[in-house]
Amino acid sequence: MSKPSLTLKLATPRGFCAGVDRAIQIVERALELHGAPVYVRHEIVHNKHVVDRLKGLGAVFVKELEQCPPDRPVVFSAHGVPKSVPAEARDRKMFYLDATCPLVSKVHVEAERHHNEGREIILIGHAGHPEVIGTMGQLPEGVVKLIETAEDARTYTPVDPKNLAFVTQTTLSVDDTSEIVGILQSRFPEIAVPHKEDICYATTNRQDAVKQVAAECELFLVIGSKKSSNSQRLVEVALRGGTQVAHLIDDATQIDWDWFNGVSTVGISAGASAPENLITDVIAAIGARFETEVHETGGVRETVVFKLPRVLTEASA
Ligand code: 0CJ
Ligand code: F3S
Repeated sequence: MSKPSLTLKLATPRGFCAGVDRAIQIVERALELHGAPVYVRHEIVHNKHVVDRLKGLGAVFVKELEQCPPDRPVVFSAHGVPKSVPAEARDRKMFYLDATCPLVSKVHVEAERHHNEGREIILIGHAGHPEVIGTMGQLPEGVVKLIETAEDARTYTPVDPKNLAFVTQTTLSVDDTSEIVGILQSRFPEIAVPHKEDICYATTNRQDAVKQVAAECELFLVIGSKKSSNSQRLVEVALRGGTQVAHLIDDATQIDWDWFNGVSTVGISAGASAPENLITDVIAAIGARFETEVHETGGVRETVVFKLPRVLTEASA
């Protein structure tokens, strides 16, 4: 019996970004150099498969530093940590490796600079996300004010509207953020804006790629874990762009084949923390049931690479 036909639109770029690649390599190198166990504070990136694979190699994931013994290496996740965390590690004379993405560290530096220059700082982000906790924790409690929505931007009351600055989480919706920024700028024309976008290149490129094809797809599958903010945003972008149904799936086993009833075009993307093998598995699982015609969208080519911390490269050399 011949298989039904289906067009697949692969949004490009998709999957791993440079910061995720670096963070995972930091854990792998630490395990090679120091042996197991290597402790990791928080999921190194928000992906179940990445975490499970590293657990298999000997990484132990913990919520807080106090759960780590002082004589084993500890890695801080890609999302960044409050200043109190490395400070505590130093107090306990622990060996730590910071896998904070350099683009998150850049936001930390920016917030600190605004504070040193006496500005009131607004952070646009999602409450409770580890990156937000990390960025707020670069400065004394209460200094950074969080706003999450356009409504928050409309009602925010600064101490001095002429002395304000904002920074953002790196993985936000580009469109929602530009609405929020627009409101802040119209209410507070003198607000200091980031030198360069805080939403990172990977988030922006993946959202743009989904936008390009969303209207042509009846169904969109985004590969990524539920905790992953940038992956969740891709689902929203697909739906807003005109796709009727969009799902965030960890892997091919989470596909419900009823989703494909009456569907002729399916979009596929993956969050910045989703490994490539999960993407190829999903495409293969679809290919086993349908005669697929695969279209790769023409997206920007990403060439960003971040160096590993020197303690790891020097030790390997
Ligand atoms: O916050 C980051 C530096 C992004 C890390 C990569 O993605 P993920 O899924 O671990 O994290 P988000 O929840 O921030 O998207
Ligand atoms: Fe960094 Fe953006 Fe990836 S902040 S970890 S490059 S999603």
